[in-house]
Amino acid sequence: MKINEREPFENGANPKKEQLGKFTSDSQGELMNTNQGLKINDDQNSLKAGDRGPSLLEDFILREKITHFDHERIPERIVHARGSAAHGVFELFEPLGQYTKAKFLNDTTIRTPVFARFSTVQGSRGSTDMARDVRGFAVKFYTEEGNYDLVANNMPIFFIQDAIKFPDLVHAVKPEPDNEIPQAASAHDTFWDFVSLMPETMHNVMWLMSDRGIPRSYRMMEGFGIHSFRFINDQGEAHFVRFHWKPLLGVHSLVWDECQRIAGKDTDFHRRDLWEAIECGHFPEWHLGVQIIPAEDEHKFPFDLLDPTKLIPEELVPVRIVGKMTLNKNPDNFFAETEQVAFHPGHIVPGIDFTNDPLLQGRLFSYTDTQLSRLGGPNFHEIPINKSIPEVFNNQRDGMHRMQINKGKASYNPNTLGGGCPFQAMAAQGGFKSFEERIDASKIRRRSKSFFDHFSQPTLFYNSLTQHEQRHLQDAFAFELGKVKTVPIRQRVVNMLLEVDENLANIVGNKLGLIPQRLPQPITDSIPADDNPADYHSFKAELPIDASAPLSMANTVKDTIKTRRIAILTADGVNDEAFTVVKKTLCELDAVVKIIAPFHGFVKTAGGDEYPVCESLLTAASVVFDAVYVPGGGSVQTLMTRPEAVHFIAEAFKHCKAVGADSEGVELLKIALPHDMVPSPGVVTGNNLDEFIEAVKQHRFFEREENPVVPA
Ligand code: HDE
Repeated sequence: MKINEREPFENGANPKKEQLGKFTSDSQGELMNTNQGLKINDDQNSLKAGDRGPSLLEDFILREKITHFDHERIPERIVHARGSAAHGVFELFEPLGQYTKAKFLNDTTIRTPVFARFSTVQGSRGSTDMARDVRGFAVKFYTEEGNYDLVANNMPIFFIQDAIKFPDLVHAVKPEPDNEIPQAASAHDTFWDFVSLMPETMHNVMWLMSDRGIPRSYRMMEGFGIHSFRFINDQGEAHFVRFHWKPLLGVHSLVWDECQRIAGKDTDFHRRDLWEAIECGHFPEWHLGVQIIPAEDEHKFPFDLLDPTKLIPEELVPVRIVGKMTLNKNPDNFFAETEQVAFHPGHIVPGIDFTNDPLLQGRLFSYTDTQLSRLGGPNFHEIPINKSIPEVFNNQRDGMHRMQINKGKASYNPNTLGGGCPFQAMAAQGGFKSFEERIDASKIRRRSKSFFDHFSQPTLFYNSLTQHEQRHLQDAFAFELGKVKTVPIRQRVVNMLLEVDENLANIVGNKLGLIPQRLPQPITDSIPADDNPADYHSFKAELPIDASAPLSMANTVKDTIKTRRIAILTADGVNDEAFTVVKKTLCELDAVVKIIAPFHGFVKTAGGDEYPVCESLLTAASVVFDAVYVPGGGSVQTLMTRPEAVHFIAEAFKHCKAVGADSEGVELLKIALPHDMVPSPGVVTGNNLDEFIEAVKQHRFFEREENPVVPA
């Protein structure tokens, strides 16, 4: 059955939801039983020889329960262990038949179910969401032609060019092996040691040190498939394609000091943010974009399309928006879905194919391989969250945890005993045929010289950033390298920065007490034992543009306060009108408004109405909000005597957030902030709610950082 025959999803006809439903269990109103179906009478006491005697081995109920518990854990992912996921739907805007025959990219009436998982890379499963790190952005499309996985990151390039370096990269960035320190952080010697010897890492390192490494929300991140893939159309013609996800809420980040504080206040900040947005019906949305490059243009660029450390500037190849993903349902069970989902860039459908990007080629091996140990055998495709919509028929058999009961004698092909079934599918029937690419080459362990440009794009990225973005990046380098204990490692990185931008190298060097040194020898990557370093000279390609607007987050959309967390800081005696108008206005714009007061319970307005307090000053913190507003009334005097309330305002100001107050609430601002800052950009006073709303839309007022005045 075609998926679109069962739409819309809202009426419960989502084929993936139906499939998962068969495996979903709800114990409401049921009696408890053992795994063998035996009803349990006593789940409180083990079987003992006398009520003070030893437990008996005979107690199969105790044994079953404890044994299952003992084996509840599975190995966490070797990378991307910490993640959060949600179900959703992908809708296509325009048929892409000219480029690809993939059905879900051709029929605009098809609604494709998806499951998206976002993750950090370095930390373990229980680590903080607040790490400076790359974020994973993996989407499984349950298409009618099988599962298609777009296993992406929130940065458009990767650290290394060849899969053989991946274990080295991961060993370097993971906690150090002797003491398992630090958790969820790249700010340590082994990572920067590796970076300092591998110039190809520099482009991704620049992105990591930029604000992209500390997103405000998973819902406000871009996603990038990184590698060039191939689109194949009905005629067998190929185009190169790069995939992009663009969040409708815009791309926004936190500030580093804030991240470090949130890590203590709410270490699940991103997980909670995604969960709550979906629970509230504020469904996160992303446009899917593609950069399509005709096959004949493969060598037209001053970089190699197969090099995963290079992006294709949108000025050279525009991103064409072709569809939209909406995440509209949280998982029912974290382990069954988010933990057991198995992504793989090799899960493709007819119409999409690979290129020879050496990083992608290695990934094609790794993902199935890792699931074998993580999910305990070769049948992980049968786990409900991983099952494709089409039923699976092939001659693979047995193995750990096999669910499917295959009938018949023939589990081989060709056969006559099974009537030749299952049959191979012709291309016309949707059978996958690999793209035929002519390869005429020697078998050789070498990297193409077209991959030796390691600095032109880091420079392009740096030049594309605004002043405050550059400042954040400089500070991030100084912070991370400041945590590195081995001074020569710091020095090597600072030297390397000279190749990106002299000013950048000097600023970072200055913060570390180091003078960048230009080496007589050009920087080289780690080189094979027998090779001559002279053959590894990196070069800096001339790019046709000096800066690329989409690389700066300052150019993102800033037209909504939807889902922005706004604290209304108040206490008993608040003016009724001031309080209710601000609350109502912000809620109508879909902001997430929380009443913060000195104590839990209720806030009593001057007129005697009572409103439930969301959090007290003891549990709340400005860092988990995007903005704060103080309505007037007797409440303001109370807040002025509370240091936590003063700190709340000062800290929000320090992190460059919108701070608002009416003509009475402003008194609190005056004791929290320097006088000449009340009002100032983003500090909105008087009866200017519209102006406050405009300020929240702006996200942050980074100009405040130029003269830091609040020591909050
Ligand atoms: Fe992955 N990567 N990766 N990776 N990757 C994994 O697979 C690997 C790379 C990405 O939410 C692992 O199931 C190699 C690039 C995401 O479950 C593993 C190489 C990009 C996720 C693996 C790369 C990614 C993974 C660990 C270099 C962006 C999380 C657990 C050759 C385009 C998926 C697992 C999820 C996970 C291998 C590089 C994205 C070990 C060998 C480049 C989003 O198989």
